[in-house]
Amino acid sequence: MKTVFSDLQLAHAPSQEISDGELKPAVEIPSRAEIVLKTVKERKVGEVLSPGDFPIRPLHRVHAPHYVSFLEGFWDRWTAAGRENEAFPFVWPIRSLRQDVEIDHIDGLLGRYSMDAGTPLGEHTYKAARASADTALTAAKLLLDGDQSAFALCRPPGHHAGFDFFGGYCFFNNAAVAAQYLRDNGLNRVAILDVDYHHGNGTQALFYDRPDILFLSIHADPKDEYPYFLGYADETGEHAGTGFTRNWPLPLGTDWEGYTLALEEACRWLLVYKPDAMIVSLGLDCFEKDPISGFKFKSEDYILLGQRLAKVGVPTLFLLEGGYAVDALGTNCVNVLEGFEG
Ligand code: OKP
Ligand code: ZN
Repeated sequence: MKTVFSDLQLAHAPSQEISDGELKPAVEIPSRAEIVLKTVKERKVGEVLSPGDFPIRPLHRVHAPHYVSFLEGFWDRWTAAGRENEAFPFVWPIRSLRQDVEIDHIDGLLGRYSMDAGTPLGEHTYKAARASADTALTAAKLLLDGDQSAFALCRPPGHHAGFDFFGGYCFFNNAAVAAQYLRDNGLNRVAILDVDYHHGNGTQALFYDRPDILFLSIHADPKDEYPYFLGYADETGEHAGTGFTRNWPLPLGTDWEGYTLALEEACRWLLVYKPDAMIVSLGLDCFEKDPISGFKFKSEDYILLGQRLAKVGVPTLFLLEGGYAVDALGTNCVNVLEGFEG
């Protein structure tokens, strides 16, 4: 299986994040990608390619052009306002505040275009996020050109990012961009299986009313975990997309055995849907030692996950999402890829 990776992705290097009422060291850091790349090479998963340069159009198929422009111009405006540190939003247009006024102030814009205060924006964030989306697109193109599987070593991750907002360490929704690209280039049905510990609210929302992109997600129950406001079992799609979203919220403490029931159900949906390709939003934060998560996967369980996904039997694009136990991240990730390849 080929891996796609760009070192431009390492330029997004947040130092701190806001969580649990504190400024803490950031967990979504460049070494995550570095250790995965190192392990891909050591364990000889396959060739490592650099992404091609894609035009802005595939991004605009998923994200609002004004949102993309906001991210692109952000650092210049931020520094012009006299700010020098990485940025955090702190005010949002919540219920009873106006959604209809045009916002010009940089702090207003940060709130307008974000979902949380835990996602720092820095000087190189846009460049890295673009490279991450290009990584996903290049891997998608490998599938279109006939590869049966590919690995997009994406960073920053994407599944929390929506049509016009960033959050959850995510800026562009790499999985959604890849899925739409596959649709725009001849595939009729695409499935996204999100196995990150956190619900992929951005991906779900982007395709909620569409039957051509199936969204399946297994994750920590949002009543106990981020993102809190989406990812419940009664969310199953709307309009033409009714029945084409499925969520399996699981309790804190879930181990591989508890997970497999949901995974089997998800695989059954995939069998019925018969996608032309499957995108796996591959978060590795169900791991027992993950510093921000509460599931109990062991490293060996990731081999079983890869093996199970291979049995679905469709062209598969693996795309890195979360996973913050850096020391084990390469092992866990390559375990999935090797398990898949058999
Ligand atoms: C991104 B991805 C923990 C705060 C967690 C946000 C988590 C984002 C996860 N106290 N903050 O889905 O791995
Ligand atoms: Zn996650």
